[in-house]
Amino acid sequence: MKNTKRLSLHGEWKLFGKKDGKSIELSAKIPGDFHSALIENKIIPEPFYGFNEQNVLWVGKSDWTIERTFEYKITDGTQAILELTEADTFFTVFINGKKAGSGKNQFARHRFNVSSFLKDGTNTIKILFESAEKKAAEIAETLPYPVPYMKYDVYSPNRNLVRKCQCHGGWDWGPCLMVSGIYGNIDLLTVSDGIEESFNYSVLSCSKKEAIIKIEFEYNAFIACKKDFTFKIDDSFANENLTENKNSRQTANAKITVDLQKGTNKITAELKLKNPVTWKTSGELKELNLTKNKPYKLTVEYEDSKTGTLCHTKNLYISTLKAVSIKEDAKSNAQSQANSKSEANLQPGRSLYFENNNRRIFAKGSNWIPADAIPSKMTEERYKNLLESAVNANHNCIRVWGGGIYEKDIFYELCDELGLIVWQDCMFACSTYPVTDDFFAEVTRELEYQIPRLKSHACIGLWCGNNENFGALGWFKESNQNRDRYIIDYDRLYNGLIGTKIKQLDSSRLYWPSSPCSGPDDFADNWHSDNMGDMHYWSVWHERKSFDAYLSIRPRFVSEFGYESFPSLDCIKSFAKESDFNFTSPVMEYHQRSPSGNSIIIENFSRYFRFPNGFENMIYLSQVQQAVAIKTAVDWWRSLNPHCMGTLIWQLNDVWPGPSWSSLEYSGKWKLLHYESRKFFENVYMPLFVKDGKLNAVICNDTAESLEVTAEFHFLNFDGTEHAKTITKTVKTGADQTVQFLKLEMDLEQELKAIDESLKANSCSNNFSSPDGFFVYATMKALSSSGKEYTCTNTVWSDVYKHCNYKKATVQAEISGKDRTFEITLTSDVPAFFVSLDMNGIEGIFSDNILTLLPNTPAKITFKTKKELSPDELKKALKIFDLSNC
Ligand code: BMA
Repeated sequence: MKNTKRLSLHGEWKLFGKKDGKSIELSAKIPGDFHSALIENKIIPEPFYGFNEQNVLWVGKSDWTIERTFEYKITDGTQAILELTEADTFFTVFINGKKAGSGKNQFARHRFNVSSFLKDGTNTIKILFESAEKKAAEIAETLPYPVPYMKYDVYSPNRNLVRKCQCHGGWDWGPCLMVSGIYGNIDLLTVSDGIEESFNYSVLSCSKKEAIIKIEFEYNAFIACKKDFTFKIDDSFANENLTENKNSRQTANAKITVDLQKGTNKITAELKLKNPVTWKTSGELKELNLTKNKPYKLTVEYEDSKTGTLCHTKNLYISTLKAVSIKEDAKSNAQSQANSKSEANLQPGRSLYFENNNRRIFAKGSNWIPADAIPSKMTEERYKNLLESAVNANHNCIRVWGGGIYEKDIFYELCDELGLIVWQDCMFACSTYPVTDDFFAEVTRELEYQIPRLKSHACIGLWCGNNENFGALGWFKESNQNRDRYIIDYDRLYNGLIGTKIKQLDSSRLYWPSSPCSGPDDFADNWHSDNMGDMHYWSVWHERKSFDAYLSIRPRFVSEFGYESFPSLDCIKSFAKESDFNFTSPVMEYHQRSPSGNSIIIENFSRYFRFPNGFENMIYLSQVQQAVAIKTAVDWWRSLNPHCMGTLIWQLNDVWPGPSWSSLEYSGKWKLLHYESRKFFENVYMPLFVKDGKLNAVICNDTAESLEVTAEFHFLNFDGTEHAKTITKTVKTGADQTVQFLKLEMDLEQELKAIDESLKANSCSNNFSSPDGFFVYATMKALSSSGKEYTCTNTVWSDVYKHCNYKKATVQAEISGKDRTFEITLTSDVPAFFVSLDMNGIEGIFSDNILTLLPNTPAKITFKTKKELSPDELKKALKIFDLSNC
């Protein structure tokens, strides 16, 4: 049995274009982008190196043509459909010299009936791609009034007028390459009776005993006819590794006979599954000691009069995931306060949270931008590596941000498997957008393809209309002067068109009009209001507020907050020469796309830390600083559960090498923030923070079991001696509960009081002469009702780092192990902070890489490498960093 007959046109094509007025011809791999072909054929340099981006801007301003031949045999009674996905952006197809179709939307699927253009034997296909930048300029000329957009350091004008990945036109973390090509598929489909449009399912209901699955199959019939469709659900795969309902499950099937009308027919069936195994988020999988969700298989089978039996199989997960947003009055909020032991909020507001398997899930994760600025480099391996890194660091949620792409199938397949909840934006970001008929027609086309393509994925948590476009109305002169016009356009696009369409295509999920927003039909400013819906909190980075500002808000769900750092030396070497290893060198400033980004990082060194020595220490400290900033926010926001139900860091990954807010470098290497997030996103975690002069400890229990917790708080001087008596506290938490259990004046003694006063008086002034200060090192042990043990440690200082009299540490590392797994034992003579190792180009992941080391207390960590190595090779490569030596 086979799927629709496809002739793949993937492979080598010829690429034609012009450089400096002269015609060029080269070979290009399709699927692929033309920049990659030009790089491979040495027509252009590697765009990410130095200032090369400037030397390749012409590529995006030029037209390109690809061409190849293929053999075809016409079969009577069949039709040939040319199908393209991710064709970017303005293209015209010619088959054997005749125009056979055209498109202008990277996000739509294009299908052209090309039967009449084909002949038996050798055929030629040629596709002309016209510069999207040129086309956008032409469209701009036709608009009745300006449609403004955010401009970045290097940018392509009018990118908002074309349905193309918006960050191709440059962003505040990436280059402007205006790539083009075909990144999805280009196939010739041979069909006779009709063609499949979409195939998906939704879970109508699910209890322990039974799940009801609704299957939807859209079939475009070329003629009216009668057909049998058989739908089957097979559980053999999902049955492996089962921990629940073992051996008690069933397959299900249904055969339906349909009188098909000419045109699109929707065939639906309902199947019941006994004892369903439900889809789990990554946190739930971890609780069960599982690493992956295993799918059921859903199959449709039907006869085609020419090609025989056709069948299509896809993964099926029984997901109960949903996003919930409820407008609360003071009464309901008081109830949630009464039920919770955390610092919930009593003011009326609007919640936003995910629920799965009848449990509220605190969303812990980050924002996803495209995997690369050059589409050909978005390999499956890169996707796997990035998403597995997210889950390895205890992320359970990822937001596909609206300035990128509706992601590739592999992305959602991996999220399904790994249990990552996807917050899915529609692809509109940081701009106003046109409301012309033509633009609306393209948006409709893309949604009609994308929503059915994605909606069966268990991981999709919600649909969101755009990124920051409501806030963007306040960014531009035009929209500020004529707000009525732009707000009406905004409402037409995101509520009138997109909202309506999405509700029609997938009524099972929440449509959230924008990120951030206060909720449907609420046009309040959500940049600075923390009680409604989701929030983007950028005051610490873009407004340069102190890290304490994170503690001044009580958000419901933070879908963006970020702090920049520099990537490792390995990464910097990939775009800069050694002579450029200075943060204010032209190349280092060029790769920084956030206005004044480098100076914000450097300024904050002097706010919190003593100034680092040399380039590598600056890199290290920038990563410590980023980890500290984000941890400050997460420790507090997790403590507000259930008032706050989500923290998504901006941003997970990078599209090119450079400084940015990412926690993973361009190569996928973990920055210190990523290691820190592995700790602060743990299912069982103890936030520890100083707020309003008080030391706070909280237990976050994101597991389904109750816990008995014992925590010790050691008050230590910087030479390692006791500063004040250790406090031991025990506390119980229920399942999925967050409990505030320690609130202690930091001015434990008179002396500490004095520190506090002088601190207030002197704020962060550099003239401040500080007493020695001290630090709190807390350890937590929790035992669950079924006997599982959880531990964590956390450290806070009595003052900003630079004021404290920390001692110069000698940190040593012993390495043992072989092949790809090594154990490293770290020791220090005095307390050492933010201890971190770098293996100088050797790829691998540490079990922890941002540690507090106490004297006489060795810490053991592991390092898993990609390649087989000896401990000696590692010893040679090893560099050790800590706060006192930087
Ligand atoms: C956000 C995002 C991005 C941007 C980031 C950093 O708000 O939506 O557009 O890259 O901030 O400035």
